[in-house]
Amino acid sequence: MEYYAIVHNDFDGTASAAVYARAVGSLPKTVFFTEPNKLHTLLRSLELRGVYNIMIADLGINANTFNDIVKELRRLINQGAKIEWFDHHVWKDEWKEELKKIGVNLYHDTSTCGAGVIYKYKNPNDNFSRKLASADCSVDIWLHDDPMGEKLRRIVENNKDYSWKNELIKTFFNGILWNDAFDKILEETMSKELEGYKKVMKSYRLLEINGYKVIIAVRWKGPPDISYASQFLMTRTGASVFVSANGKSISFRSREIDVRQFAVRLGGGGHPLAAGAQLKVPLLYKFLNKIGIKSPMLNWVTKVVQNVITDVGFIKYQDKKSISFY
Ligand SMILES: [Mn+2]
Repeated sequence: MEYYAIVHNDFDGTASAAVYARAVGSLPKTVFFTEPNKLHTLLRSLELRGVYNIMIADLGINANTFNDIVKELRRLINQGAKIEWFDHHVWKDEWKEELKKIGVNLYHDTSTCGAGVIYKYKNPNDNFSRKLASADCSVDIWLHDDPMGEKLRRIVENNKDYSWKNELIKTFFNGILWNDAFDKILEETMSKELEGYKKVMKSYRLLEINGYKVIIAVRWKGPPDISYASQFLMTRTGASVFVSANGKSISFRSREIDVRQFAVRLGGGGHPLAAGAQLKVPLLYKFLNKIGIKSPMLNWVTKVVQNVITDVGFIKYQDKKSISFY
């Protein structure tokens, strides 16, 4: 079967493409890696060129681009395309209805990760897909129940090039979950991360809001990435919420608090325990931060976060769904 794969530009998107490829028995003609807020632009420029199957995976909907997405999908369907969309982010019912109405085959399931949705509905008997989805879900939806997840994510994120993710899709398609080259990459990444943790330790602030500890950090250069750093700092400080800003956007992480509410208040979204929004820091503060004067940016971000959190309050996230792979 000839098809295009349009997936999120991360581990889950990569795993989704691989699990789908195994389900249909062939690699995609082209893989497009993108972000939810860019999907409408990608679809607008997509030409079928004789390929009539399209799979979209691990991409949620942004309210402000939904109409454009519908318009482009309708165009592709009118040209003869068959579209399957697999996702696990939070969707409005009206979005699902609208997409189904125009003929999209939608598989939506918030109990698992993107690759988990495809495994569950397209190829539930494939043992390799189960292992890959288990590793992927472990980090993507914060189940942290499969050590292979932490390892594989470092491999995927080792190289930002699409060609690297493409290669991994091929490797997974061929039923290889781990190899010697991965071992070497992992070793190198871990030593860089250790250096990074030293930097992280110097660049955060710990607040207390309504009895909860909150960490605010300004994004550092290089590894560890936000998820690892947040785990590390939350564990060390006993904080319930981790917030990090890079000048353009802000990320929220927690193990117990519904931080998606904070992100939504800032016009963003995501998962209950891992969410984000755009947050443009004033240029001057960004500049000062860049030349090593860190406190103005950290102060500014802290103020924004304090207001948002005080407004929204702390809502415990109870519904920690998980699916068992074993
Ligand atoms: Mn995902």
